[in-house]
Amino acid sequence: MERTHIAQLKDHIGKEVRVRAVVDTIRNQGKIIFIVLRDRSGKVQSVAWHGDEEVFKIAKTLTHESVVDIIGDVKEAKQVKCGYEVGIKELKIDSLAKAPLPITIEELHTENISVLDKRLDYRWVDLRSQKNSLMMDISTLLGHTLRGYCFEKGLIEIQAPRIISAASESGASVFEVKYFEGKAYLAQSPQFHKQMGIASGLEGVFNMGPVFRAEKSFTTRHLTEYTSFDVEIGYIDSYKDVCRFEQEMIVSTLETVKKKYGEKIKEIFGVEVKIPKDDFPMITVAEAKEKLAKAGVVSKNVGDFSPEEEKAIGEIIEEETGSEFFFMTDYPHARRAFYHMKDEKNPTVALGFDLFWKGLEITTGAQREHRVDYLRENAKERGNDGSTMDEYFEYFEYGCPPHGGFAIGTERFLMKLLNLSSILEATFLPNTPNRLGKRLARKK
Ligand code: AMO
Repeated sequence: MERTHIAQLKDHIGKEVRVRAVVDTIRNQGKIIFIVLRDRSGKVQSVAWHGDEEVFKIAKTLTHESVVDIIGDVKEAKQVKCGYEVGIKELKIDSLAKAPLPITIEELHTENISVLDKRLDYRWVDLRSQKNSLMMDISTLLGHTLRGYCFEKGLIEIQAPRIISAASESGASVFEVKYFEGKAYLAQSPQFHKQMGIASGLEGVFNMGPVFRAEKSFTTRHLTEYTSFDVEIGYIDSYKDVCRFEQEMIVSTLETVKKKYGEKIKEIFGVEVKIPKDDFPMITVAEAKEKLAKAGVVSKNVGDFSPEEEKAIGEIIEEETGSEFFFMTDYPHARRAFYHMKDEKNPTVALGFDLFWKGLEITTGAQREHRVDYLRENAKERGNDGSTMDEYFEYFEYGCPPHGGFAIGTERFLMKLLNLSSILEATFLPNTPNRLGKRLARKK
């Protein structure tokens, strides 16, 4: 007999069904046992009756979160909210859950009962909560929508290699791996290969996939492995063309998310998904520093922002313009990646940007230096003589259109969308300096 999902049971009243689900709660009332079943589509009450000895005997052994396979009749039941329940006729336990559970599964509207570290150690149990289940639904829609947007715009999807021969971002934050007799690196970004896509005549490319950062950052916004959504577009006139593409992509994505999950996000996460109405404001680093100084926020770094500054400038811009998003431009070139193009009028400035959302950097982007001599010069300024990057430089030696692009940290995006307190909450199974799956044992 085919399985019927719980949400579909309403169309089967008076009929026999097969339900395969998890035991959400059990109420044993002596002669009758009520078992609330749960699958991804919903919950339903089922009933085991002492008159059916075989079923009753098995029902008495059930534990929370056990997986069952039930044949029963969907019957009208006025005492339950949905108006029907399942009278169990056959009960098979597919998997008996050990009791007690290692963590409390956080339920709707309750605060985190188990601490985050412990919850992450048992992530497969933690992800069963209504909140996390919704988070995974939204994460799926997010990736699907971003990819769909780029597809609709005619961009080509690439799968950039993740084992590469040279570090693309900074040499300090790269994981080295053994590659037969030699060594290789885990990609920190598909940066070089999305640019290769432009040199390949693809004109516009996108890539969603894992990237790796060997940074010992114990913060609420850093992972050692995260999913980057990368875009690169050819034949641009300015990095502002890239900003426009990203802005339109984000607005369209938020519209899709709001349409499908807006109500649920409000109910379960208490967050209103706001659709930006106007262009995202653009402000230069110098202007931002000035605004921060006026607001009394201390700055330690001229060309960069501390998390406190990011949060404060986010609030200032939102207050001034009503926008949760803004682009920050005109960073000092020396503080950006060598492949950013320099501003011809003022070569100390990079033609790039960061996009902030609710006080957090969610994107870096730029127009790239596609003229190979300038590119080699830029690399030299960073102390790289180019020998490890010859392959990358070659991409620009046989004709390459002017181009630019950006990358969104998808977990940061989801974290901000749902106002989660940590990026770890927005990740299926987060890897950090002290977690690979579970928390790593400390070295003595
Ligand atoms: P960048 O290094 O700024 O730029 O990364 C782009 C975006 O990725 C996210 N991000 C992270 N998310 C989680 N954990 C981390 N450790 C982490 N580091 C970065 C952020 C960030 O804005 N190649 C360029 C992009 C480009 O120019 O196209 C790059 O990777 O949201």
